[in-house]
Amino acid sequence: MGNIRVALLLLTLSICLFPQLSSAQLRRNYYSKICPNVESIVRNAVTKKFQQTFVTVPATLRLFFHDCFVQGCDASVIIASTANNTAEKDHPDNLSLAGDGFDTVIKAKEAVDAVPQCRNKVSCADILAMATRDVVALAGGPSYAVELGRLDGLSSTANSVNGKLPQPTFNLNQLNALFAANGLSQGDMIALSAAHTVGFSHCSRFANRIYNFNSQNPVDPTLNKTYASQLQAMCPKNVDPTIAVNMDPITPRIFDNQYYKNLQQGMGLFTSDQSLFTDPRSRPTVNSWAQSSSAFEKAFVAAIIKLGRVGVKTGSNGNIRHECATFN
Ligand code: HEM
Ligand SMILES: *[C@@H]1O[C@H](CO)[C@@H](O)[C@H](O)[C@H]1NC(C)=O
Ligand SMILES: *[C@@H]1O[C@H](CO)[C@@H](O)[C@H](O)[C@H]1NC(C)=O
Ligand SMILES: CC(=O)N[C@H]1CO[C@H](CO)[C@@H](O)[C@@H]1O
Repeated sequence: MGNIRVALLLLTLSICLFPQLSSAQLRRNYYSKICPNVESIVRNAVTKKFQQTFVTVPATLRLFFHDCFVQGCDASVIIASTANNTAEKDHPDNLSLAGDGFDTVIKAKEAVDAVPQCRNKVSCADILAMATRDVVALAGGPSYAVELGRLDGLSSTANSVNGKLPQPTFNLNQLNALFAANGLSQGDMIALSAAHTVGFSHCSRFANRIYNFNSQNPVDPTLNKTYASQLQAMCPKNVDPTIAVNMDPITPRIFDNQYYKNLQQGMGLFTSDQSLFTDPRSRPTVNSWAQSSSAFEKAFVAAIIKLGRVGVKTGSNGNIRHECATFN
């Protein structure tokens, strides 16, 4: 008896302490009766935006990651600040979230809501999840069935971002700890990091690695020397803070496993990227996905589906926003 009680107590405790791990029921065909064409409506809107600018791809993908890691995948990152409230998107860690990610979700929501049957029936959180799936495929990455049924969150504050997002200076232990807090394994973390196969970084995010690494080395010794000089040329000291460089210098517009091949050459842009190869605990995974694009794609799909389950809101913890950037 006592053992059962202790077990129940522990179970209750763990559900209270780690609510993000108790995943809500997401389903592939959630909108089949509510808004049967939702996936093609979103795909058309995202494709249109993609044809206007490639930035749609990295901007949407990163927005989804940040949304899920801060209070769960509930579109709270899209909320705009008001006179009363500084929202998540205005936390300094968001400084570089490209406006095109927000715009993609807002445009897709407008397209969905233009269909009378669908109006105010599809959450912004689900639209962001669908748009993310679509941009990965548009950039040549794998396609997958997306799980749906998330509600939109009811709060968004800049303070809620503190400590929730990984920093580019993180080592493997720090990365693993933060991803584990979201129910994601080291393998999931390595797979998701390949998102850095597309998109840009501002010079300030890696300047320490090319100018003032430590007292012995101005340049991070794990950085490829040729690549380090290229980065110094693109990012001179006191560079214009708006300058950004491709994170994958070889195939910057293709969602592929080049990310891992770059790590093997010392061409990971951030400490967090390069540490996946430097650390012997994660190197075997990097090597195997550098070698096999199909193994990488399989791992990425599994990991991004898991990412989409983090902290999902249901019942009275959420609603369906009429406009993605403001609460109803
Ligand atoms: C593993 C830990 C991670 C760290 C430390 C990290 C950090 C960063 C940093 C510092 C930037 C550059 C921002 C800028 O200067 O504009 C960036 C860009 C980006 N990150 Fe990550 N990130 C991580 C994981 C992820 C994950 C899991 C995803 C998505 C699944 C992701 C998607 C992106 C994308 C697509 C960009 C390019 C954004 C753009 O071009 O607009 N990152 N990341
Ligand atoms: C600010 O908050 C007050 C009460 O909390 C509310 O009445 C007012 O409408 C809010 N203003 C804005 C701009 O959100
Ligand atoms: C540095 O990168 C070049 C390609 O740009 C590659 O040929 C060389 O092997 C790399 N060096 C190391 C140490 O990985
Ligand atoms: C895209 C976006 O909203 N960026 C904001 C991130 O946060 C800073 C403040 O820390 C704002 O100035 C940016 O506009």
